[in-house]
Amino acid sequence: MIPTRQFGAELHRLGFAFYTGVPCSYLKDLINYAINDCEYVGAANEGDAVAIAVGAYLGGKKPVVLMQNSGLGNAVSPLTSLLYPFQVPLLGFISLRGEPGVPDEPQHELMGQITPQMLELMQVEWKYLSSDIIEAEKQLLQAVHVIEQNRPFFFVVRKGTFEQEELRKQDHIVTANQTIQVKHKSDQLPSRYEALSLLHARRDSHTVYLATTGKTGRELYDIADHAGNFYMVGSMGCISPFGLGLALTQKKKDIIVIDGDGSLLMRMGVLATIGCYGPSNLLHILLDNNAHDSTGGQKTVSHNLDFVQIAAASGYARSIYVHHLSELEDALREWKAAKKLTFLHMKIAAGSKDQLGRPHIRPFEVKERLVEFLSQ
Ligand SMILES: Cc1ncc(C[n+]2csc(CCOP(=O)(O)OP(=O)(O)O)c2C)c(N)n1
Repeated sequence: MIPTRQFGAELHRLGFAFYTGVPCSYLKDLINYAINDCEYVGAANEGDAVAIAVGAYLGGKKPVVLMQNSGLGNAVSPLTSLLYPFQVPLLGFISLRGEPGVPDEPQHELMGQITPQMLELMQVEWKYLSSDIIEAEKQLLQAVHVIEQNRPFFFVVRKGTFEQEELRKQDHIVTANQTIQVKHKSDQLPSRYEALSLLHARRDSHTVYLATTGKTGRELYDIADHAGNFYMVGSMGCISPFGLGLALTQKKKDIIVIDGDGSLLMRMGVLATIGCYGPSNLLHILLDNNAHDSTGGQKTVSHNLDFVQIAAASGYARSIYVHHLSELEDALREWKAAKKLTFLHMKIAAGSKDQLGRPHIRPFEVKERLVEFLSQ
């Protein structure tokens, strides 16, 4: 078995000290080490963990993602449409429940058979982690070599690989809403283009704008391309966990997530994660057109929800309903003046600019440009 602390210390020596994931009993000792001795963000699901890790990577960390193989399904979208196009090299540890020939529960049987092929199909290089520490440390150096070439690497971890590591007492992180302002008058319903134009016009030199999948990113690009912009392609719903990872690791920058109702609904568990970890340099703006506008305007269920209440109950320090563009401007100014984790919900009109193009810049160029912007 691998002495977990020794292996963790080697990871630390190699620069891997930011962990995120969802627990698995096969990985619990490594997770316990990460919680005890490193920075660990507990994600609501494995896809969120991948997106948080990608944000942390852009923020300058060498992140590690931990997951059970049954959670690999939850992570397929960001592994294929975030990691791959943006060329982000993450280090992962994925447990092998349901290993062929090893008795396990029926729900793990099929995923146990296909975990290695799943990784191969997604072009994620992988190896079974040796349970011999000398060999495992050599494997780690090979993984680092792959990561240095901008490619992800995952270790597949069998039962009984790690020695026991006790979980030290974990303190509760408690955050609480301080300001809530709910809807109390009629909405102006500006277009998304008008809302984005206002945000762009109020840009300053240390603010990063992260635009959700679909027409939000395309319109922001159309208004003005900028080194401080990130346009999510694919991986719908991942913009806010990505923003969390970035905000936690780039505390001197202001991070503005521009979300859509369809996207937020897809990964709503992230509100609880963001609310709890609570970075004050994160402003989460929901432009809610009650539709999947980018794919033809099909209705979402957002009309039936109170996002301001949900964000407040999740621990966002400020949660505010914005009726007019002038209120959006005021809220932006207030957040800049006194940073606190803030959620803004604004209803907008459906529809987008006619003849809307797509970013000409490729995703990995957007990433490299943003990393450069963040270093200034
Ligand atoms: C995982 C995943 N499912 C579906 C899609 C297709 N898709 C792209 S954008 C989009 C709609 C997004 O809706 P919303 O976040 O409300 O933004 P809007 O289009 O309204 O601006 C959909 C369904 C996708 N890219 N990824």
